[in-house]
Amino acid sequence: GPPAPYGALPTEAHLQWQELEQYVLVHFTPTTFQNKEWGYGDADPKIFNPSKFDASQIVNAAKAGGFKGVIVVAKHHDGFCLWPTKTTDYNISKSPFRNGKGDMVKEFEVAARNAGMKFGLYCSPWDRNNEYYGTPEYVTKFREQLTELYTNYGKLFITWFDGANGGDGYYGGKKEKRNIDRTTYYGWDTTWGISKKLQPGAVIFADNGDVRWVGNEQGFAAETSWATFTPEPTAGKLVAAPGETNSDKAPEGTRNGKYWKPAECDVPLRNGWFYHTNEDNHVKSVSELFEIYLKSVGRGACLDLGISPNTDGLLHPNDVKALKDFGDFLKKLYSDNLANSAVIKASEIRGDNEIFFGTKNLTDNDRYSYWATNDDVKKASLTLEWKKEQTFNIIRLRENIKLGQRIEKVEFDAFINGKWKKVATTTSIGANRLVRLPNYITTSKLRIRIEESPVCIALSDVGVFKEPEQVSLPKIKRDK
Ligand code: OTN
Repeated sequence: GPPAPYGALPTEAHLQWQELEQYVLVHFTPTTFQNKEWGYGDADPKIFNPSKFDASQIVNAAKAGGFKGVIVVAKHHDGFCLWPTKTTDYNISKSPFRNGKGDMVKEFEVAARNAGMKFGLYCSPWDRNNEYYGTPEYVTKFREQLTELYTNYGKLFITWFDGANGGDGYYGGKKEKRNIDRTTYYGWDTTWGISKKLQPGAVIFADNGDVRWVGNEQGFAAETSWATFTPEPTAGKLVAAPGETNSDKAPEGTRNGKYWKPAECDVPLRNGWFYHTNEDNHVKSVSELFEIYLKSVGRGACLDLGISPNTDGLLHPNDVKALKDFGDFLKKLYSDNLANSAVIKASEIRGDNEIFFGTKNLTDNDRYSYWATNDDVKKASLTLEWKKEQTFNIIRLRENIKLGQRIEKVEFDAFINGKWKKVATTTSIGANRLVRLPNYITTSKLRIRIEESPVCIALSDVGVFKEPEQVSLPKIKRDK
């Protein structure tokens, strides 16, 4: 039979989320028109007048970048609701947008569905406009907002809860701080219960949600990154809550952690989350985006890229171009999986059962069919052999994560000048691992040695690719 699962396991919602790999997060509120990052909640709704707004221009630009989902910030810290909510007057119906008859969340949803993309929603717990913020009444209103959002916009793949959720505001026209205890104020279990009940297929993003924050906004997981995590409260707190969790440990996660809580790497395409004219020339390049991709998607996380429409309600041409260039690059990179033309031999196959556990399962594009070894075999190797020499620099491995995250160390050898030569070593595999060799290698044989695993092996994918043109990654090393 199949190997026993190991450790904490993903839910069905986790699996669906994992397969997206990359999606975008759209920040667009009156804050855009104030040229700020964190609005105070003091903007007159009349300034929200994106006369050329076109959700499909924004969504299709993301799609061209290879992104498979769209999360809309339906309400940011400034408290302005992009949908005609019943919970507060501070919403889109008081703006000139579509003469006060508009629902921008709906327009984004329709555009995403038309583009064949998944849809998700962010609603800020912190609200710098709501007069009730800091009292129990606000929490009731916040929950009503979530109920509206999770009821009227179809099936969501993610509900997103920001840990930036306390501090001052501009309540009733006066700047004021309302002290709250972020671990208890929002009643997270009940609040998240709304997502669980109304959107059972969605994962909850939060430091200690179904999907964890990776701990930085640079888009990097650690070189060794586990999908399991054991959240702990920050010093002096009793419960781990958004913004009050050991997110310093989040880049690595926890080996054999209590929960399946894979990382999401959020990072804006520009410097900040909102559009600023003076950043038009600070849009990330293909090489920067590829570095981020390798350190997020390539380390088993999902990449959540922030995109920001301008005051016209459109993505700037520089952003559109950056996304398209990146998407074209990925398409070329993945256009030819050299593993498909290799003969793949394994040092052993579980129960000699070629059909269930053989190497054919490694190249069938199914994340849950797999090559496996017998229960007591924790070290094993695969050899890929081609009729002719091949040139490549990227190797992809995936485990069947329905059986947990198992592998801890893998080494790679290439057959060069009549000898095996070690070309790379890697650690955690999980849902996806991209190993990028510093230079192209040319060889007719590649050996993959699984050197450390606490249990038998259940590998679902081997991919071998050649970067279209070798990208020179940014020189500065910003992660560990
Ligand atoms: O000042 N901040 O609140 C801040 C600065 C830099 C990076 C993150 C934050 S807040 C942080 O945001 C995350 C999403 O990017 C998560 O929501 C965390 O819970 C939150 O603490």
